[in-house]
Amino acid sequence: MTSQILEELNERLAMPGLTFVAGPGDLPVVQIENEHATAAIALQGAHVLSFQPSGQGDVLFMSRQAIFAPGTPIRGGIPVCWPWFGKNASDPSLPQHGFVRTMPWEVRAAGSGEEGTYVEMALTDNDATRALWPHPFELRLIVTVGRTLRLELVAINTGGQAVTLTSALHTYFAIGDASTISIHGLEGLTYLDKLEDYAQKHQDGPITISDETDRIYLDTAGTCTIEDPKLGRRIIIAKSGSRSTVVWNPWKTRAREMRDFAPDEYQTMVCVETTNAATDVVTVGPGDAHRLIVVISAEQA
Ligand code: TA6
Repeated sequence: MTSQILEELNERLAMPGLTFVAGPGDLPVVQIENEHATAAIALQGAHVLSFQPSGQGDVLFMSRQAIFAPGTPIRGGIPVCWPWFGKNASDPSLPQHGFVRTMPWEVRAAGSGEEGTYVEMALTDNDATRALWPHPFELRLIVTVGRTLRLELVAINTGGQAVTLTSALHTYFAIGDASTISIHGLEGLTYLDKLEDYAQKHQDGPITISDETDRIYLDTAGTCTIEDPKLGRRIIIAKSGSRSTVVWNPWKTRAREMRDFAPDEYQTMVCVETTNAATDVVTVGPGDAHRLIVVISAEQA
């Protein structure tokens, strides 16, 4: 099955530096390689698995215990959470973080432009999505790999009624040591602490991590940076279409509870997520679109 899918995709869209291959667990993967970077994107979930700028280590974290199987979320990279972030507000029995991260997406286009090599994937409503969320939609994710990694998630309301959405580009970053990094750009802002029943708190200075952290920062339109002294690297996260940012590290105890995450891996990852979460709910009118964009780059000291 996978080999048939790959053959069709390669015939239609392969070009120098962009091919479709069988990835881990035999999942179809887009492999991109150009003068600036290499990247891999699973078609399940339009999930970016890796982004490695030339001469650097991977900017994205992927758990060595990640499960690659049809219908299972992948622990690491950039899961696309949509049309809701976290638990579904009206029915907590629905899948956490929506349903598009575990569904197969189609590939619409691939090519290269000024910013790098791109691939456009799409998912439209079908029986499986309507069983979970009764709205017509078209969702596109355009991933561009160059000096930067750019993701543009376009949510089009193809129905006749306005819909409300929350979402996330739930990015797992690879870091040297969680207890020595600092995250800048959210100083002075209010956040909701998920670990204390969404208590509202104030962020003084840059974020440092020394325990389980699960926060939704509010009114965050600006750029964030992760300063990583151990790897001698700065990761820069610019965005648009988002006014909230989630910062997550499971730390020791939670790490041990996750079967697809190794017990020591909390030390080498942090999620800084470009979101529409909490009060940052998006309403998309009939025929309208919402664009959620993140541009990630890394500077080596
Ligand atoms: O974004 C943070 C978060 O919502 C956490 O609460 C944590 O559960 C994490 O996402 C991972 O969720 P997942 O469903 O992928 O295990």
